[in-house]
Amino acid sequence: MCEETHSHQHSGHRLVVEPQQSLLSNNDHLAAHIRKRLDNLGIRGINLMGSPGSGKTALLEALIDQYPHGNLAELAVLEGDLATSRDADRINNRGVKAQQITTGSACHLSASMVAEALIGVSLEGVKTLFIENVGNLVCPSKFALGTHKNVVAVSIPEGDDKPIKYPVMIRVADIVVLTKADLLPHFDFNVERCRQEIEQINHHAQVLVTSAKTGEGISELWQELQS
Ligand SMILES: Nc1nc2c(ncn2[C@@H]2O[C@H](COP(=O)(O)OP(=O)(O)OP(=O)(O)O)[C@@H](O)[C@H]2O)c(=O)[nH]1
Ligand SMILES: [Mg+2]
Repeated sequence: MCEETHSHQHSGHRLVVEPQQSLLSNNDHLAAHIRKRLDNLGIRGINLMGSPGSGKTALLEALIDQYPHGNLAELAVLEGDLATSRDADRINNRGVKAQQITTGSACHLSASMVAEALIGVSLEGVKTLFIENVGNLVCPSKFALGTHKNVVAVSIPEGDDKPIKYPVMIRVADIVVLTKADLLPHFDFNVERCRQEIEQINHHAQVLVTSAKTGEGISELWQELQS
């Protein structure tokens, strides 16, 4: 569960747990500053969220692989994880600058963590800044980071019921990416039903089907990210 939460009783039965309002408004304030800074620099910020292991870093690797090789300096990545710099190392190995943010026990990134990490990254010439959030299908949805688009990864092995079971995350998505499509033959994942359920929750969200392994859907994702 998200650390910075409090709980209260609703209707005598359902226990509702929400992040504290003051914490959220401080976060939103700082996120607005980050957004302004990115706008001034002409940088598009992307907040990539999804469960642990849903394929977020693999998606970034696949996006990098389809970007013109000579222009990789136009990309930068912040990597959020509880521990280790493994994801940042993976991105650096692809020739893109990446900064790891280790959150300890926090299950989401916050605007203050992003602001601090950005001190260590040169944004000169950068056009797209990806922020891979901590693997979690709930908490990151509450914390704006100053980005322009929210991308939510849902992988085929997780099951097609995840969007309807985790609507808070789908509600904030601009793009929902159904990842690991190469595994569709091995799982009972109904893409059409999943699309419909996503639309019921958030009819503005684009739904794309991708595979980092085969490259399926990656150029379509780039188009959506740049639109
Ligand atoms: N078959 C297949 N496997 C994939 C694909 N994308 C990722 N994987 C595998 O899924 C596992 C998790 O991938 P990651 O990219 O590390 O997932 P993540 O969401 O970044 O994980 P965390 O950062 O730990 O939350 C790895 O074993 C990947 O090889 C895909 O498109 N197809
Ligand atoms: Mg990762």
